[in-house]
Amino acid sequence: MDKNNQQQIQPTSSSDSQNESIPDMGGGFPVLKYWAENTLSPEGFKIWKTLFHKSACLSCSWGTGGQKGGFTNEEGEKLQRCMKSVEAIASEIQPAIKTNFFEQRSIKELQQLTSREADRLGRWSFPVILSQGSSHYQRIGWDEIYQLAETAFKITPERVASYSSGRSSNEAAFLLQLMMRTLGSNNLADCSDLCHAPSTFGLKQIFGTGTSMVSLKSLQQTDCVVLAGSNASYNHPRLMNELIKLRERGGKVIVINPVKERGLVKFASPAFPIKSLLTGSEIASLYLQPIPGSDVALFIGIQKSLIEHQKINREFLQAYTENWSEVISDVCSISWETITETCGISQIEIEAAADIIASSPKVVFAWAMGITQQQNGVDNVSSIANTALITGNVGRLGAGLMPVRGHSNVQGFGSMGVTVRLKKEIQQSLEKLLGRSLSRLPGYDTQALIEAADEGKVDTLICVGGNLYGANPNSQKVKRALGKIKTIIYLATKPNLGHFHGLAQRQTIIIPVLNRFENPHKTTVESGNNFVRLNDQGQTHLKNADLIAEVDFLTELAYRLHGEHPVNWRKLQDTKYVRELISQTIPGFEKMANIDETKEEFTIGGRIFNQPHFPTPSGKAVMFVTPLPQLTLPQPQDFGVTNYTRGVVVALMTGRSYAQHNTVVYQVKDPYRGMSHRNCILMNRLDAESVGLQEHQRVTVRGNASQLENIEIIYGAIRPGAALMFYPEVNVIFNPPKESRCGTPAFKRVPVLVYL
Ligand SMILES: Nc1nc2c(c(=O)[nH]1)N[C@H]1C(S)=C(S)[C@@H](COP(=O)(O)OP(=O)(O)OC[C@H]3O[C@@H](n4cnc5c(=O)[nH]c(N)nc54)[C@H](O)[C@@H]3O)O[C@H]1N2
Ligand SMILES: Nc1nc2c(c(=O)[nH]1)N[C@H]1C(S)=C(S)[C@@H](COP(=O)(O)OP(=O)(O)OC[C@H]3O[C@@H](n4cnc5c(=O)[nH]c(N)nc54)[C@H](O)[C@@H]3O)O[C@H]1N2
Ligand code: SF4
Ligand SMILES: [Mo]
Repeated sequence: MDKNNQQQIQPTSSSDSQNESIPDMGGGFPVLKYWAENTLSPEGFKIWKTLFHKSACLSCSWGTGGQKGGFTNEEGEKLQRCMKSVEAIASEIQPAIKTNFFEQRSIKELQQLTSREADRLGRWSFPVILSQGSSHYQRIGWDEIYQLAETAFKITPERVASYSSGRSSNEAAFLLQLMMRTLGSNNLADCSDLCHAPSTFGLKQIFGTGTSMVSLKSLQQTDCVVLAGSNASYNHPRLMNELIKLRERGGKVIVINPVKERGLVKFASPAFPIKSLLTGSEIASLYLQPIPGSDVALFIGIQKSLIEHQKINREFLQAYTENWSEVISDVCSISWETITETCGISQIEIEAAADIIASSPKVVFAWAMGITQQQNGVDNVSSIANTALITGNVGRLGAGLMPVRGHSNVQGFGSMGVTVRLKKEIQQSLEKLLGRSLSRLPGYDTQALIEAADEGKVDTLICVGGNLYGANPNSQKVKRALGKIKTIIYLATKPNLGHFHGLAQRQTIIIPVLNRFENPHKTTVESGNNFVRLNDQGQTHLKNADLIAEVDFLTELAYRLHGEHPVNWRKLQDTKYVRELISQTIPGFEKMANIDETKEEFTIGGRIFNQPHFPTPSGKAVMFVTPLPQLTLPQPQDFGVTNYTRGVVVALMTGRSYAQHNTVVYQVKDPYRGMSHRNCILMNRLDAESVGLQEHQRVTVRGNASQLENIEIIYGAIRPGAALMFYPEVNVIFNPPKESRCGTPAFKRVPVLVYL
């Protein structure tokens, strides 16, 4: 094994940057300051109005708002809005891009913008087109758009594809997939391919269902949360409230993360002004910092300790699981030495984690991108599920598995059938609805779409939100691949780098759309914990703008492509009818049919398990043996440098800074990690010093695709051998391996050379 992986020294806060301006806990007064600055600003009225609008928070999948009011969660608890919500709203209520803007700015100039600058241009407010040979985006009328779109879609269905991002509504998602499948195309790539696909895939093969099995109510009854590969303090701030309450009632939190994230050590929540905001609340009872990509080994270690101390629940395994004895014998056959060497955590610490899990009556296992964005993401998920199953922590209130999802409606997109792995039941209902069979050709997921485009196999692409260019690794290749597609249609609220770099060969069209709180009709979304919220209709602040609702655009396009039979597309412009179709075709959504009248938001049927009976053929959970990952790092010379180059190879984790939403950067600095701008690499002091580098020095970071120069080293509480940088900027330097079963890129273990 490589020397970088073998180092066993546990980072301590003393290896942190000495920068004294770093807050010593997550959340806290910087958050309140942000609230105050924004809500008291000239735009403050609009922000408050939107916060009180009866619609779900735009930002993350934790979910809040809807019919109970903007600040209320599904359990009726108040003050459930975080600063990220304000950040997202502030960006949406920007003024419109001026009508003469594109006359003054060429595409070349627009390509010089940073992510933040692109977002700051304002809201898309009229449709534009960039045609082959032209240097500027130009305004275009709706008739021409529909004519171009109709021609672009009326081709061999396999050459048509879509990509979507999880911010749009269930109604738009359902219509998108219905239009594509009616056409005969299964090419429904989605941002979840880059995100939680391994969770969905892994959970499905074990439990027959691919989503969280824990409701908020259930989480509130747990005694212990194991939080692996998630920085909830940045990305799901309201989950932090649950962890604070858990610690207060005497429960435990085990955090597994190569980075000691300040907010996961201590968090000051504005929701508890007296007991938490001033002094902060302890979050982690135990903080383990494994080698990136090694979580399977750590969970096998926990299982081994539980087996050795006879703390496994054999009755549960026998009654409710399959393959458990294979899993146990596999765990027993792996030595402690192999386990500790692979994950870089000592046996004592692993035993401590096992002890907490064994002594907690009810445990919830939660995870996010540190677990899924790995070459062995599905095994990671299986190893977490195995740990839960051998302790009987599945299928009862207060216990279970809880993937912490990404976008605010990413799970809804999956439920609505926007996926390359369509459920059999949905396929059958759709076939009944359309009166014919659907194509059986496997569709392109996101990475497959890029490959197919690069091979010249895609002519038309429709993107419902998102930033396909910015979200994918190997930016140069993505740009080249998209450039081979003849027509790309982007439906978007705000400009992003994809609109300026992800350009099609013949024509790139941008359709400006209304967002969740502006739509002229009601819509719905689904949270990561399976709760469906109803969004009231609203109005846009953009005056004289030429925007369209996503549902209106999709239904009109579908009408022009497919006519009125067997689906009356124009009738579906009234979203009530879309909800009727959803209730008929999507399992668990029966209550959707009457939601307009009842206003009753609901938890989707068949998802939350308070009994250990699962929708698998045998009714039992099917356990899988989880192979240990092989985690070697290349040598510096493998990056094509000379033997004299002063550099160190590290496993780079790429992810989110404090104030960005995916590819959209809101603020450049990440104060809680001491990273004052975007061109920083967070490293352990020992790695830098091992090759004579120092903090604040400017270095080159090279991956297997290209390199970034002038990157500032920042020391942090990150384990030796690991480093962290921000996407989307870093996506230019690497071409990562993919999860073999669901195509998710290994964004969290990118070998890079850091050198002078
Ligand atoms: N404010 C805000 N909220 C968001 C988003 C946003 O960009 N901004 N994005 C939304 C979306 S789409 C998503 S998917 C989620 C993302 O939410 P998260 O998954 O929390 O976000 P990331 O920053 O990608 O990475 C999470 C953590 O994984 C850790 N990690 C990296 N590698 C490993 C590993 O090998 N093992 C373990 N155990 N940990 C590891 C990193 O140190 C980091 O703390 O957030 C959603 N919510
Ligand atoms: N290196 C690296 N790369 C990653 C990740 C990582 O951790 N590391 N994470 C991956 C993950 S988890 C994800 S989910 C992807 C994110 O990938 P995407 O979902 O593709 O990207 P976003 O940046 O969320 O897309 C933002 C854009 O969506 C549009 N938008 C916002 N709201 C709406 C709406 O209501 N309707 C429409 N039509 N458009 C809207 C706006 O134009 C905005 O600019 O990135 C992935 N890429
Ligand atoms: S935790 Fe997520 S859903 Fe809740 S208010 Fe914050 S961003 Fe919105
Ligand atoms: Mo995501």
